Amino acid sequence: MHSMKNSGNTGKVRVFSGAQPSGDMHLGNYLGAFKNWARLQADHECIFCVVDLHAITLFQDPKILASQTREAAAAYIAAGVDPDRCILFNQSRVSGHAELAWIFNCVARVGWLGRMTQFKDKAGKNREKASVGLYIYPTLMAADILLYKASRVPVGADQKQHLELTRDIAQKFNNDFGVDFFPLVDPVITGEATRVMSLRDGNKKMSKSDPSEMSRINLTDDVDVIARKIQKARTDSGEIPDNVEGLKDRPEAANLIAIYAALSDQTRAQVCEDFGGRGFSNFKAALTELAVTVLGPITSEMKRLKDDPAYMDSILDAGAIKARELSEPVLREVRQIVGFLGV
Ligand code: AQP
Repeated sequence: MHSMKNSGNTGKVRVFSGAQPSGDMHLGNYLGAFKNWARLQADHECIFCVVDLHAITLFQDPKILASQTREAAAAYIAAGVDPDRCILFNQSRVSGHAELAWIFNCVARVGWLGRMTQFKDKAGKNREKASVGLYIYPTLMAADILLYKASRVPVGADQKQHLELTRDIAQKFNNDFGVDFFPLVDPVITGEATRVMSLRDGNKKMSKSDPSEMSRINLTDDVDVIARKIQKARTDSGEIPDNVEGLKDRPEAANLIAIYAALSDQTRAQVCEDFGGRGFSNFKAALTELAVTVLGPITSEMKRLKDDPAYMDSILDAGAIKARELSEPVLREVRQIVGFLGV
């Protein structure tokens, strides 16, 4: 019987997550993902990956991909991920991700992928010209997680649909082959800012690929840049409401309150209570001070790590070795289940 147990030798539940080294990491990545990753380390077996195979679904300049990959890993560490307590590596180093993704391409259905809103958003009107990789991105994501039989996946709210697809793939694989092999993953989408929005448009996600630098706070931004971006953040003409209901249909106000709440580990209700009735200029000054206090140490740690590429490479080398060790037995069993010769 192929077992679904996924806690390795540690007895802890296994967690997997990653981010694409496709540009500067930003506040959305921090609040939606990295901050929760750091929290989960205490009582989970954690695997955190810089997903460079995902990054190339949109063209990446080969001259900078390696440094962006190191920088992404530096952002994880600066945000609190401890390479001594978890496995940290870059995806392309473990070829099992691509191999399992191929098998999942043959399990997933075209119709399932056609419903993915991230593909529609990223391909836009240029659907016919989008890479095939961008279309099948979610099957690679399913492989990333299931290659380690991880069952908890901390992500921002934008990844919920991809995780539902991961469950569908796991379930269909188990049904098709008559096994109880892959676990059904649980998304971990927590915090007060699971979907941080653009500072320029409260209806658009804060994103690395937004052409406007003013739309996001990068984890590499210095104090002056953070202050300028918050000061120029779009707001409406109202005041801060004294309860969360007052944020309804006010996407920009709701976004800034959620960011404040998440950065200060309070609820949005508490923030509304504290700032209710005040104007945005007053609130923005407080938000700037808070953002600088929380992000300042992250920025300086990232800079320190960025200046030490040899150290970053040693972390990623060691992580890749451990990731391969964990993934190989799973992959061997998958090959057997599928019926490949020569396993
Ligand atoms: N705006 C966001 N709010 C909350 N969480 C977010 N995440 C990304 N943006 C936000 C979470 O960060 C993790 C890593 O994301 P990713 O880099 O793999 O890809 P993405 O979601 O496509 O991020 P971007 O910034 O929008 O990148 P581009 O512009 O390159 O597509 C994920 O857990 C994600 O949920």
